[in-house]
Amino acid sequence: MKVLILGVDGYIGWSLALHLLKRGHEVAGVDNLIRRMRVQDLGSSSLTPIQSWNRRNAYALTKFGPQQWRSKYHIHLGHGPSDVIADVIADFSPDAIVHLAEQPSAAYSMRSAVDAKATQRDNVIGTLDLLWAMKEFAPRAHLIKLGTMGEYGTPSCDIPEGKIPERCLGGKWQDEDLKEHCPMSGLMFPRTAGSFYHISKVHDTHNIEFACRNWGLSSTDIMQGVVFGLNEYENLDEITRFDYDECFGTVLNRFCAQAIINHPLTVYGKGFQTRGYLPLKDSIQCLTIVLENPPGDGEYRTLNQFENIYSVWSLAGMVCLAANELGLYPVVENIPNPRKEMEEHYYNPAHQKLFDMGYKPTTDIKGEIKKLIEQILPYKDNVRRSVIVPKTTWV
Ligand code: USQ
Repeated sequence: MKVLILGVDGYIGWSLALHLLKRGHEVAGVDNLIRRMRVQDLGSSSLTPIQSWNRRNAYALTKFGPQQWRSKYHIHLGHGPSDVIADVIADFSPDAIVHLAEQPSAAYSMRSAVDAKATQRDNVIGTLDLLWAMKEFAPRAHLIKLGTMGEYGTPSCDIPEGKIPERCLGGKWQDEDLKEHCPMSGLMFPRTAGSFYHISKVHDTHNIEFACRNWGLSSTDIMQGVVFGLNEYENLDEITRFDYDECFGTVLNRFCAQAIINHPLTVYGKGFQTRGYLPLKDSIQCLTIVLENPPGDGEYRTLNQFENIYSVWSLAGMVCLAANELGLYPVVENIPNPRKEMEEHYYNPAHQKLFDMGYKPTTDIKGEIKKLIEQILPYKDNVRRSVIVPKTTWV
């Protein structure tokens, strides 16, 4: 299969590209390397010693050959003329496009008007450019778009996968015996996102659903939970980036980086905020399943992608236990929550569809945390303490 990956130099993008190449797919990768620059501007850098883009590109070319791997960089989706991405699509003629080329941080989008606008321009306008290019040059390609579980927010009812289900009573629908037909079934489930970043993903969702309905494009819109951990790498050319700063580090990655330098684990507020989580290798597994099992022509489908739900507090506890086994003794500190979010809430999102498609989750989260701490421990002297405590507030 010919797969175009937008955002190929990122945390998920590089891991996915290598995985697909090893499975024999033909991959073209596009990036503008802005993630590297944004992390650097925050005074941070990847904790893992990632290679330069030139070296990554040369590695993939040598290992897989020019028939299987090609790449372009310095393409900034949403900025400049729309025909730049259109040319790439016309030239490569992909069977599938995995769109990861978005600004991925909620905190970054809340720093300033400039950063909120950059986030929405990259994400919303970038996706719009892509949709128009697909309409023209790849109307039968499968668009795999990374959305977020955070689009739904934390409503006090069950969260379905994308649309309101057929049988639903007062927002509760996971009871098998429920017979009520909901007159709103089939409509998009309401989104109540909690940052300008998460809202950019909601706008994407509406634009993609409309493009499928109106033009007959096909898309899988993935509502992904919080990802943690490293990819499966054979050498340092393959290792993916690992961020732990307040913007680009996700909570479990941050806690593990904090544990190795004996910094108190930064639980925001009460710590009962609950989200769906999955290791990076599960994210790669799910994306591969989705790619290899495309939707029908003109179909727009939504999948909720996570292994299980956990509270921040329980994750901090698991990190402490794993660290203790390795002779590290971090403490947990409840610090004032810089975000405006519910710290205690109902949370019951569905995530059955990927299991039905063959997803075999990594259920040993404690083992994964311990492995991650062991993997990053050799780089502990590179952790920059100055980027750990959050400086960005939501209000
Ligand atoms: N949190 C802490 N301490 C920290 C960092 C975070 O308690 O040091 C808490 C946050 O308050 C939040 C939870 O941990 O309640 C998750 O925060 P996060 O920074 O790991 O995740 P989030 O900002 O929601 O965003 C991340 C990714 C984003 C993805 C999203 C999936 O950066 O790209 O879309 O996870 S989800 O959370 O399901 O929306």
